[in-house]
Order: sequence, then structure tokens, then C-alpha cells
Amino acid sequence: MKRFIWIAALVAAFGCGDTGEAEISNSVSALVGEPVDAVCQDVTLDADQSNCQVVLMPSDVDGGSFGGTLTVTPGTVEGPGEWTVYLTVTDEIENQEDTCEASVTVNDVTPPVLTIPFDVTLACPDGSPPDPNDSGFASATDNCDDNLVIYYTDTWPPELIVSRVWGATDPSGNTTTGLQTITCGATTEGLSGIVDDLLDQEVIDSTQANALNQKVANAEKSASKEHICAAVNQLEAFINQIEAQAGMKVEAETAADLIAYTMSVIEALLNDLPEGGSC
Ligand SMILES: [Ca+2]
Repeated sequence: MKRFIWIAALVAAFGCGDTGEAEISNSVSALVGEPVDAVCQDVTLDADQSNCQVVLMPSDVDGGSFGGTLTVTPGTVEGPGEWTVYLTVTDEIENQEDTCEASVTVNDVTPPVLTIPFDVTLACPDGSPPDPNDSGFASATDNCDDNLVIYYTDTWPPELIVSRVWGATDPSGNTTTGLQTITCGATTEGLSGIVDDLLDQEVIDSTQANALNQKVANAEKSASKEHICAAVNQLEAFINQIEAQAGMKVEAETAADLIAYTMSVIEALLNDLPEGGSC
């Protein structure tokens, strides 16, 4: 509208037949003397993927301002949400300015960076996927907020391999996932764990548990000295004790599971024998 008035004034000036120079000069003065006009527009922008900031350009919130130099303050906003910023039009020559207010909506569209624990092989003594205290926790960071939800879901049996999918979700709902593979190997440590569990569940009494754990401890000691065959013998004694109580003090099914696990431990020990070696 202001441009229209200025042009109309020019046409009127020439139309009057006065000298062009004088009329144009007046018209320019009228243009320079016009008030500046700040016109804002609201905008939605994505946060930076590393520091969650948005660096604003005046053009981001300019809805058609007129008459001078544009600046926006603050020039940077940080974090998801709605921010109020101010666009100022400055005419330094005329020493005038105008300011308007714009809303900047910042969205976090960057998912967390997830660090998955190493793949591990360890005992799964109680017949369920291992606790992360034993197999490792995932960690995650985010560009905007470290208040993250970190979780996992397990898929396991029929194989004794746990596929643990870790996930991290930021407050804006962006999610990253990653896979950890946990192999449930049969170990003497796992065997002790099973005995302790059976004791806790009162399937066996403390006398039985002590006798079984002593055999496991002996096997561990022998294995640590690379006396593999001695370790195997001690575990076979362990099996004999279980077999003697199977169906009586130890339920037959529990005994069978325990014996199968012990056989797996023996198999793993025999794999440590030098090539061609046997017991
Ligand atoms: Ca994020």
C-alpha cells in the first residue's frame, strides 16, 4: 500500500507538469520518510542433530517486512518446544525501527545414539535370559535430552542364543534400536548357579548343595590348572550324585536337566583338550 502511494505521488508529480527533478526529489524524501514495517510469520524448524539448537535467520520469521535492515533476537534457540523471538526492522539513516513477535516451534527429529553392549557368551543358570547386570547394559545419548527411555526385548529358545534388541527413545518419540547376541554357554559357573537356585527353591537341601558345589569347585580348580580330565572326572562325580537322588530328593525332570547341562560343561572342557587328546 505504501509503495502504491509513492508511485501515485510520482505520477501525480509528473502529471502536474512541474520539473521532474524537483518532484522526484520530494517523492524520494517521502519514501525515505516512510515508517519501517516489521511483519512476522510463525515458523516450525528442526533442531540440529548434534546440539539441538536452531540458528535463526531473519528470513525464517520475516513475513514481508519493509524499509530497513532485519535482525532476529534471540538468534539461536535450543530445545524442542515453542519459542518467542523478535524481528526488528531498523532504518539507521532515518533512526527508526519496528519490531514484531514470532513463534518458532522447534522439533527434535533426531533419534538417540545407542551403544550396545558386546556380544557375550555366559551361563544362563536359571533357565532364562541373563540379567543385564551380567551381560551388559546399553547406553544412549541424545542431541536434545538425556532423559531417555532405554529398554530391551529378548527372543530366545529354541536355541540357547538370546537375541536382545535394545532400544532408546527420546522425549520426542524418536527411537534407535540395536541387537546384542547373548550365547548361553554351559559353564562351571553356570552349574554352581543352578545348584544355588535349586537350594533357594528348596529342591535340594544345604548338605546336598554343599556336596554338589564342592565337586564343581574341584572341577573349576582342575580346569584352571589345565587338568581337563581331572575336571571331567569331578563333574562325572557330580552327575553320579544327581543320578543317585533323581526321582527322590531331586525331581526326575530337574535331575535330567541338570545332568544335560553338566554334560554340556564336560563337552566344553573336552574341547579345550589339545588336538588328538582324550580322557
Ligand atoms: Ca533427539
